[in-house]
Amino acid sequence: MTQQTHNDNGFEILEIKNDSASAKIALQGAHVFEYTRTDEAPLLWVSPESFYRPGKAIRGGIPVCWPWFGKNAEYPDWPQHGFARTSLWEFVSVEEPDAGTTVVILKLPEPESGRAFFPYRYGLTLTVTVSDSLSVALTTKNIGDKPFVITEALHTYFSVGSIDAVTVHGLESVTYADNLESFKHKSGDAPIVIDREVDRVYLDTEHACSIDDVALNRKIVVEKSGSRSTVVWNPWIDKAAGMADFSDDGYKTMVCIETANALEDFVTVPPGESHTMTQSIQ
Ligand code: TA6
Repeated sequence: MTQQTHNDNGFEILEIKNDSASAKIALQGAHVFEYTRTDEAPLLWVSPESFYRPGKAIRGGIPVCWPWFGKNAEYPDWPQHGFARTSLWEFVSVEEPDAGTTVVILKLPEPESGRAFFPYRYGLTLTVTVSDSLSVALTTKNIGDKPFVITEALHTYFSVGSIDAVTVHGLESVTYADNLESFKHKSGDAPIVIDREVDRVYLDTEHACSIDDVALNRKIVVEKSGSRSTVVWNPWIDKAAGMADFSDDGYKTMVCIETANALEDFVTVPPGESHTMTQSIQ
């Protein structure tokens, strides 16, 4: 079952429910902000202080960062993480191949505003498959006559029982750029423990990751394709307190594992070709 609702701010939301799970997707940003398997705790984290209003990305779920990740290298005062996550997407189709699977396709119309930031002809679609796993595929198509370069991320906020009992596996021995030290390159060597602010872009890796969440007695496995970067982020105490839409103690129950193509892992899309980045969560 899929139904379209909206909140008092007129925020359009798709609500999905099937035998396997329930999910919610905001049309702004094609933003998946809820995914809960039947009889289990939610897998995605959303801040209780999140704004659900036009022009501001929901704080949590899976923000779509596109056509750049982080600050725009040439124009640092342009919107952080691009314009896709604050633009209104269109609901294209929904299919239910079986009682436990719902596939929703959304597309980003070429907004006039976006043209100022990204003067190219593109098609951008997000395919969300809700079943006993959650799969999100972001496809960029170059429908113009000149190549363009993008960076991108499915900036996924995962819900954990208690951050001090979490370890992230799969990125051992992968080089990362540390955003806390001007993207200085370092090498990971052990499973990641989050006991301070962590803001790392792991580079040139296609590895799957897993989040071992002892408190909730579960392991979340994050697989990916079409992605060479994995971003790991937790704002910790000060940064969490500094964000109006991020609950002050929210850092204790979330970690971002972001399937991305960031920094030197940028993607060039030639005319007439397309590129798909997929994140699958189970
Ligand atoms: O993915 C990590 C990061 O780039 C952090 O540096 C922090 O800025 C985070 O994204 C959240 O960004 P936002 O613009 O959503 O507040």
